[in-house]
Order: sequence, then C-alpha cells, then structure tokens
Amino acid sequence: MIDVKNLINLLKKNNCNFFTGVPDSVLKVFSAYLQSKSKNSHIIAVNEGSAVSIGIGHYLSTKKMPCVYMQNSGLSNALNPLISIANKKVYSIPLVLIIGWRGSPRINDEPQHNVKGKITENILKLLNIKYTILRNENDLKKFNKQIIFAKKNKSIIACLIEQGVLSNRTKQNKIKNYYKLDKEFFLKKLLGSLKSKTKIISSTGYNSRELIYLNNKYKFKNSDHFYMVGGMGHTSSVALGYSLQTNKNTLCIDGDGSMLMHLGSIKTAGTFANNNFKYILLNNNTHDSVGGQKTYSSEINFEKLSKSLGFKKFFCIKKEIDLEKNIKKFLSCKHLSFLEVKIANSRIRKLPRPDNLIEIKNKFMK
Ligand SMILES: Cc1ncc(C[n+]2csc(CCOP(=O)(O)OP(=O)(O)O)c2C)c(N)n1
Repeated sequence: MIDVKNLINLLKKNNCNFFTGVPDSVLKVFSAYLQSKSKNSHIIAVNEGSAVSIGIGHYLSTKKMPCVYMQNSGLSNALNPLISIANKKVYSIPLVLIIGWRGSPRINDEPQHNVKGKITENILKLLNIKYTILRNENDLKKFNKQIIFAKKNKSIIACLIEQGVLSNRTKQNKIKNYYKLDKEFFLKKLLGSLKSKTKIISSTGYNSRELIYLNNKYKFKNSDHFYMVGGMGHTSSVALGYSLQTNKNTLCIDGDGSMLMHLGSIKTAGTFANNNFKYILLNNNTHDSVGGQKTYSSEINFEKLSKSLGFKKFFCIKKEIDLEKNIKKFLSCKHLSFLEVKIANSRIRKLPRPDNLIEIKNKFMK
C-alpha cells in the first residue's frame, strides 16, 4: 500500500503542486487529501479532457508541471488534448497523470471496467507515455525518476493505481448531504407513478444501481431500463437518440456529475427532443458514488439554464410534501420538460450492480 501523503509529497518535491482531475473511487483518498490540504491548488474538473486542458493552461502561465488525475475510463475523454496539444510532437507540454486503474488484469471488475482495464497500458504505450504501476512505496522511486525525466524532456508521464493501493492515515470527513429529500423515497414514488411501457435511461454512479435495487425490491412493472454503466455524461444523448424514434415516454434520469461532464448535450436535447423526452436531474451536488466530492451544481439556476437551452417547462422538487402530485404534474406535462430534484445522497449500503447487460439491452429493446 502507499500512503497518499507520500505520493503527494513526491509530486510537490518535484515542484508539481497544482492538481486538477475528475473524481474516481480508486483515487478517492487522493482527492480527499487534496481537498483538505491543498484546497487552493486543486480544481475538480467536469471531464478529463477539461482537466488536461486546465493543466496545460497552468503550465503555460507558470512553466510548472501540473498533476492531472482521472479514472482510466476517462483516459479516452482526455485523449484529444493529450494527443493534439500536449504531445511531444505538438506543443510538448509536461504533465503528470495519476490514473485510477479499474479492471486491471489482476482484478475482476465490472464488464465495462474489464474492457478498459485490459487495454489501458496499451493506450499509454501507443501514446508513448512512460508509466509506473504504483503498488507499494518502493514504486515511488521509479516514478520519481520518470517525473524528473518528464520535467527535463517536457513530456507526459503517468502512473497506474489499482483499487485499494492508496491509503490515508489522516481522518476522513463524512460525505456531506446538501439536500434532505430521501433518494429511495423519491425514486419509489416516481417508479410507482409511471404509465406502462415507460422507457428509462439512467446514468452511471449510484442512480442506475439505486433503480436496480428498487426494481428488485418492489417489482415495478411499468418501466424498462437501460443502465448507463459507462459512457458517463452521455445519458441524455442516448435518451434523445432513443426517444426520437418512438412515441413511448422516455425518461432520462441523470446525475449532476454526469450532466456536467458533457453539459452541451443538454442543448442538443433542448433543440431536437420531442415532448416524449423527459429529463430528470437528481441533483445531490456531489459525486456521491466515488467519494462525495462536490460538483458545485447547487450554484446553478437550472430553471434559467434549461429554459435557455430549449426546454419549455421547468419543475423542481425538494420536499416530500405533495411529492406524488408534483411528480404527476411533471410526467403529464405536454411540453418538453426538465425536472430538477434536489436530493440527498444514497443511503442504501451495498447497492446491486447490473450483471447481465445483454439481457438488459434485449429486454429494453423489446
Ligand atoms: C469518463 C468517466 N470519468 C469518471 C468516472 C468515475 N465516476 C463514476 S460515477 C462518477 C460520479 C457521478 O456523479 P453523479 O452523476 O452526480 O452521480 P452520483 O455519484 O452522485 O450518484 C464518477 C466521477 C467514470 N465512470 N467515467
């Protein structure tokens, strides 16, 4: 194991003291440490390409190598600025990448992570990015040498970290709840209020897993589900593409982290969606499922935002009172509508994960 403090001190010793990235469960102690100790030099980005780009900008103004962290699933979001701007043969910008390695060949993970995990090293090799697999404190020495090389050579360097490797000896804060409305209570009422044959497309994070849990528990019959186990931020696009070819009610249930990751997609939905497309934002102001890091979405006026992006009606729910009535108003609205639900974090321990994805897809497509 590696004490996260030692990893961060190694970076700082190399004058790499600006951090930006997208939260990841493997790296949750890393971002928690930054949040408590380096708040002023840590930026939580909405997606990994944006994190790399913030890092590039930092280098341009300071000549100092930034640290960009991400889950390996987000490496593909990062590819564009990594290849087309930072690459040695383009602008040659030195960067340190800290990559949470879901689905590494040593670990049996969920299907989407297993696919990415097996090719992560090859992606780095293809990009000519030297990397160290960090498994214990000794590996930090090799990583240190690579950082010194990258600084001198103005190149990109990376490390891969598997689940359970990083530890944090300092006490960690509990995940904060920004809102009160209970998630299970809301989703149960929602699923119980749907017309038959409603199609639901839900985001990665706890949202899909909470829906699976509720469907198992209460055996709701009126909806078919497509769970976005990966493709974070693309929930509304999948829902849009689906809804345009059907008259069926299509509900997109998104998280705030997921929505912000590719916020522009909501504009596409606002422009092109028909009235059978309904968008629900479960806004808990956190990346609940990967450690509770803030998304800052509580600062957004979603009524103004959604209306300026093309939605005709906006609804907001934050209390249990009149919940069913308010849900029905939204569901029966004949215009393109957006519902923001200000909601508490998930309270269910050990949420289930979707297991047979092909069966789920076939059932959804029936
Ligand atoms: C491209 C990509 N980057 C990062 C992740 C890691 N990740 C999984 S869920 C999640 C947070 C999602 O936040 P939100 O949509 O608010 O849902 P919540 O966690 O609150 O349930 C993140 C960052 C990922 N799956 N894919």
